[in-house]
Amino acid sequence: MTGTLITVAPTGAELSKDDFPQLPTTLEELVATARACEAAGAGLIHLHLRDADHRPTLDRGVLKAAVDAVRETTGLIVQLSTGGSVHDPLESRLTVLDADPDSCSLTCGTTNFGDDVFLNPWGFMSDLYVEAQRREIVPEFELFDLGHIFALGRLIETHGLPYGGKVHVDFVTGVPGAMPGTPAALMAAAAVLPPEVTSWSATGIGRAHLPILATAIAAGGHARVGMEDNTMYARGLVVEGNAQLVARAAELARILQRPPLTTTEARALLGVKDRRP
Ligand code: KMH
Ligand code: ZN
Repeated sequence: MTGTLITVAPTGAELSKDDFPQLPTTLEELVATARACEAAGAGLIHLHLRDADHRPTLDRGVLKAAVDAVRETTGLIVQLSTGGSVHDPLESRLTVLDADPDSCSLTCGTTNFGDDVFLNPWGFMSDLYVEAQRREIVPEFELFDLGHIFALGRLIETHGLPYGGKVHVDFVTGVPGAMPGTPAALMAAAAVLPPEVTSWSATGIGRAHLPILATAIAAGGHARVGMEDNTMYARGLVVEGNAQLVARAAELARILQRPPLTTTEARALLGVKDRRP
C-alpha cells in the first residue's frame, strides 16, 4: 500500500464569495491557497475558476492564467474541472483542455445534483476521453454512482487506456441524489471497480466528509478535501481555509501509516506528464 494522495478542491462552482469570503476566487487567493495546501500535504489541486465578480467561469484566459500561476509557484498536479457548474454547456466544458492542465476531471455519467441535473451524456464523455488522450492530459474519473463505474469500463473498452496508462478514479459521495456518503456505499463501489483501475480516492460532501475520509485512507484509497465539498470543520465551526482541511487529512493519513505522497510520488502514481517550465 502506498502513501496517500491528498487532493484539494479549494473553490468549486457552487459556493458564493458573499457567503464565504475565505473562498479562494481571485488568482492571488488561489496561488496563496495552492502554496499553503502543498505545504500542508496536498499533491493535486482540482480547480474551478471564478471571474472578476467571483462567479464561475470557463473563460480560456482565466483558466490558462490559473494553470500557469499554480504550476510556476507549486509542484502540485494541476487538474481542471470539466464539470464546471450545472449551467455550463457541454461545448464550453470541452474547451477547458485548451488551458493545457496536467489532469482533467471526467464524470462518468449524468447525475442528480441537489435540485439540478449534472449532465454527462455518453457522447460528451467519449469526446472528452479521446481529446484528453490526444493532448496527453490525465483524466481523473469522477464516479457519483454505481452505474458510473460501468460507464468507465465502457470508455476503457472503447478507447483504450488514458494517457499515461494509469486509471485513477474519485468517488464523489454524499451529493443529494447520488451515491450516499457512507462507508458501506464506498466499499461496495470500490469492490466493483474495473481491473484497469490503478488507484482510487474518495470525496465526502458535507457531513460525509470525515467518515469518507477515514474510510478511504483505512481501505487503501486516497482522499479529496476542500471547500468545494465541505464548509464545516466540525460541528459549529466553519472552515477557515482549505489548508486547514488538508492539514487534518494529512495528519490522519500519518496516523494511519499512509503519509501524504510528495508531489513527485503523486505524479508517478497518476502517470502525469511533466509540463513544468
Ligand atoms: N460542479 C459540479 C456540477 C467536476 O468538477 O468535474 C460538477 C463538479 C465535477 O464539480
Ligand atoms: Zn469540481
